[in-house]
Amino acid sequence: MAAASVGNDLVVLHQLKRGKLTPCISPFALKLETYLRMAGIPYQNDFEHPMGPKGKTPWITLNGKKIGDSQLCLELLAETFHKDFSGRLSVEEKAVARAFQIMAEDHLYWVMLVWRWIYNGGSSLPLIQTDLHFAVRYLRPVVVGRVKSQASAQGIGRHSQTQVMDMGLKDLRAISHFLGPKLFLMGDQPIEVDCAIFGMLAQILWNSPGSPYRPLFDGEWINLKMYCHRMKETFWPDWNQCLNPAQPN
Ligand SMILES: N[C@@H](CCC(=O)N[C@@H](CS)C(=O)NCC(=O)O)C(=O)O
Repeated sequence: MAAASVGNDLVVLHQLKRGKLTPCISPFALKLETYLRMAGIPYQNDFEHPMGPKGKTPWITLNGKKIGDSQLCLELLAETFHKDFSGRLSVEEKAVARAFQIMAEDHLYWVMLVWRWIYNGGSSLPLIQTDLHFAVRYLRPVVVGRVKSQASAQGIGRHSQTQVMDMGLKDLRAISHFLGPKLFLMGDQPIEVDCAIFGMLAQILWNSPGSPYRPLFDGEWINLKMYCHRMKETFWPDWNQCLNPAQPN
């Protein structure tokens, strides 16, 4: 979609094609699209050009500008559309929210990624995504190799599988303990950080069939499962219509 064909302040969200079990199989795309819905910002999806100016997905076009990175997009959108859902938090609460978000996006994400691509060899992909990007569909070993080198550079790929899965377990347990009986991470109302936490948890709850974490969502982490359903019901009343189950793999 040409940026010029889009009106003033209309956001185009560029992301991978819809998934079978969640609308977005990228935690960062699910975060950003959930945020757009939370903020009531009009947007259009573009599924044809998922990789943005920084070589990652998602990204947005806003008023002719291309912006990469879900958090930078979110912060620009908040400024442009004068949205601030975290304003009621104390500075300490804001610090806690930020720490949880960074843990989810910069630590737990890597656990999810290496499970999806390395330990599980990308074999869950056909179960969760219908119309895979060419590179993912036909060049799975190449993608697996790329994830291996990224994970090694990041550091997580240098640990044993047992160590990594234990790290993820501790992250998820920390989120579950902090959420406790609350409706949303920081209280009764959903705010920006919930988009990020939901984006990540949804990948583990719905998009990681066979993951050792999955059974815990029906036991110790039942509050995380209820939280994901609450976010889904609040911001995605059209969730099922957004799924893309019909196409053959
Ligand atoms: N910090 C970025 C992370 C985006 C990201 O890592 N996206 C992944 C998909 S979930 C990606 O594009 N990976 C492709 C690659 O690294 O080559 C954000 O918040 O948008």
